[in-house]
Amino acid sequence: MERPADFRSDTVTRPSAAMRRAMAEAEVGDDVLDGDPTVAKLESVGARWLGVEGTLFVPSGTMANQIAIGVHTRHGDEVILEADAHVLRFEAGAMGALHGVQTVTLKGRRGALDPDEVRRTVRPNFVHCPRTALLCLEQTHMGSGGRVVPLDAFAAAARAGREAGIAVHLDGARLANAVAKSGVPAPVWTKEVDSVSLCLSKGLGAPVGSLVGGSRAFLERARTLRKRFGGWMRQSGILGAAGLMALEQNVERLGDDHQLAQDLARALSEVPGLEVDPADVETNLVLVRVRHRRHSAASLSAALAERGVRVMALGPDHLRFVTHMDVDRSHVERAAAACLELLRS
Ligand code: TLP
Repeated sequence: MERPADFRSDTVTRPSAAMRRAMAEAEVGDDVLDGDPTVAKLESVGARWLGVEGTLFVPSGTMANQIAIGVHTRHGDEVILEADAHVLRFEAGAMGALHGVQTVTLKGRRGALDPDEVRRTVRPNFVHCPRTALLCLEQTHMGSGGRVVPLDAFAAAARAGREAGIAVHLDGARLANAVAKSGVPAPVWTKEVDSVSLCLSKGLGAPVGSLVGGSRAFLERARTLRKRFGGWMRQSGILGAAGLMALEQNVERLGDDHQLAQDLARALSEVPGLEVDPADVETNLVLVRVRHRRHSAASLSAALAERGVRVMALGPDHLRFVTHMDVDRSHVERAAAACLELLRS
């Protein structure tokens, strides 16, 4: 059977032949003992790309975010975030489990937080209150379907946090998509925050790995947490070589994924029983509402899988399609035709 059209996530991409070659040929060392030269290069290229003093290479976006949260908070602190934030919904309760923090959620508008609300949510210095330590932002914003929060709104929310004396972390798992879409370079976004994570293994196409970056003082503490979480790897240049290639060669092509997502949204918007407005699709995520008398998101996703189209059901009535370098126009056509066949009647 043909390989399925896998729209579940941009994490499913497989390393290209050239990437596998670069991995096989990578110069390596023991990163914990003496440093790994390829990882050192990735960390410095990553720092330059992100516009921060330094970065650390870690196994996953979750670890990158949780290291940053650990650096910025102490047990009993409070963290402000958007209600659909990945760190809240999809990191298995790590904030509470690892750092003993509590959260306050604000409802964003297309991923953007109201700066006045951020200001009002920071607790006063009062014996009865927790210390508000951190504001977490996300760009692109997954919960709103991969939207790029506009720079002025992003900066206003971040500044509201910083002016109130709290740290700001950016979950930039898909920051490269925001850069490709907006044309605004990463350093312009990151100058508004105190730390940032970036996934190399999503649209950028590396098999594994993320960077977490910030100031020298941030990195000093982050290094200890990377060790404590078991995320400081040994001959990790094998993975770092893939990350380097991803960052140096695959940012610009993200525009192709965005275009394909547009095409997919347009095709799906014509299927009865599916609701999606192509104008809402800004990057590579397409959130589709299922409104059908026979199908929920889960049953439709199962039926699509039988037809060689894989998608993710997010909640009872939403499907998420993600475009990436391993899907193309023929997969989009296959997905739209399968949806039409299943939902037409
Ligand atoms: N997101 C995954 C799943 O966890 C849902 C996906 O397929 O989209 N921040 C954001 C905004 C993310 O979307 C993700 C991954 C992460 C952090 C965590 O990255 P990993 O999976 O490397 O731990």
